[in-house]
Amino acid sequence: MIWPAMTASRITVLAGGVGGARFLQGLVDVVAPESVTVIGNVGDDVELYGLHVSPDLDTVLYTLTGWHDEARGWGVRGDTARALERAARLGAEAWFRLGDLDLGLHLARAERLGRGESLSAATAALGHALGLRLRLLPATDDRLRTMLTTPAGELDFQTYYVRRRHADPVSAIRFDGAEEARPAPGVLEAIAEADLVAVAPSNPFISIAPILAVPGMREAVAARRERVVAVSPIVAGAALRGPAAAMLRSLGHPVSPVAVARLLADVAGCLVVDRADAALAGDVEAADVRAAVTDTVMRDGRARRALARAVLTAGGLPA
Ligand code: FO1
Repeated sequence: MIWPAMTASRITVLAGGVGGARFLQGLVDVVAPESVTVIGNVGDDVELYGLHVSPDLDTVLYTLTGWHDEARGWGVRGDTARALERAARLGAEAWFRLGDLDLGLHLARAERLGRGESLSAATAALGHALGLRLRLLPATDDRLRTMLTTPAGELDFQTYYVRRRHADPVSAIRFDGAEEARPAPGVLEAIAEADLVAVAPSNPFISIAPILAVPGMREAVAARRERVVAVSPIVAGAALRGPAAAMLRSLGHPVSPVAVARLLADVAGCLVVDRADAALAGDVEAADVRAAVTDTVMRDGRARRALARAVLTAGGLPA
């Protein structure tokens, strides 16, 4: 008897920076990396010194190729900052800590963008050169920037996040350029053809919403809702990282996976919540989102693999 060839399930992941990258580390340990497509956030992108810096794409790139700084989550392990220190001594602004090796990546990207390559083509080339095995796509090749309204005025993302240490209460968020942006090549197909679409445990306002803000994206993910499994970045009334809890509060939501379920209810059929929030599963389901309860804190490789398996199971795939 001839058995049909086993085809690997195709998995598409919507991901922000550090939380997204850690989730992906677990995922590529339990499925073939070549079966994974990542749609990355570009709302955090920033032009510095004439260079295009794409922090969330780069965090995925470095983490999945082993160059990352595990403690910080972003940048290159062991990097130095001699170029930036020299720039600062020469009067340049230096609040965004670009390391020397990291700068090398930005120079290589700038060269490609400067000769007319798209961000997705440049990302693919940099990924290939670093040995990235999964497919990493920016949500869009067009300019899309997250802007936050605070008492200090409307701030671009990195001014809010790094320069002002996400200390300002946020009362509104918009995605500049979103209306004119188009999904990058391959993005809509990766959503339509996936056996599972996972939404990584990333901030719903500043990591996932900018991806869904690209025209056509929210509809494309909603059309696959029964195959979409999101992971709550909120555990036991707090965010695992960054300003998600403060943002939920200042934007008038409870700091709870229930708020995450409500925010994603049109696109995600299932939300994975932590055991610490098991008692909230009923409230998640009242938002018309199936709840799956497991350990979600990605403290080490074992925990990351277990979370990836739980997401596969919640999406009906073999784990
Ligand atoms: N985050 C910081 O908190 N301070 C920094 O100086 C900083 C520099 C930096 C350089 C390159 C890079 O790819 C990321 C960097 N990040 C820094 C992280 C980044 O701003 C945020 O983690 C993301 O944009 C939020 O997901």
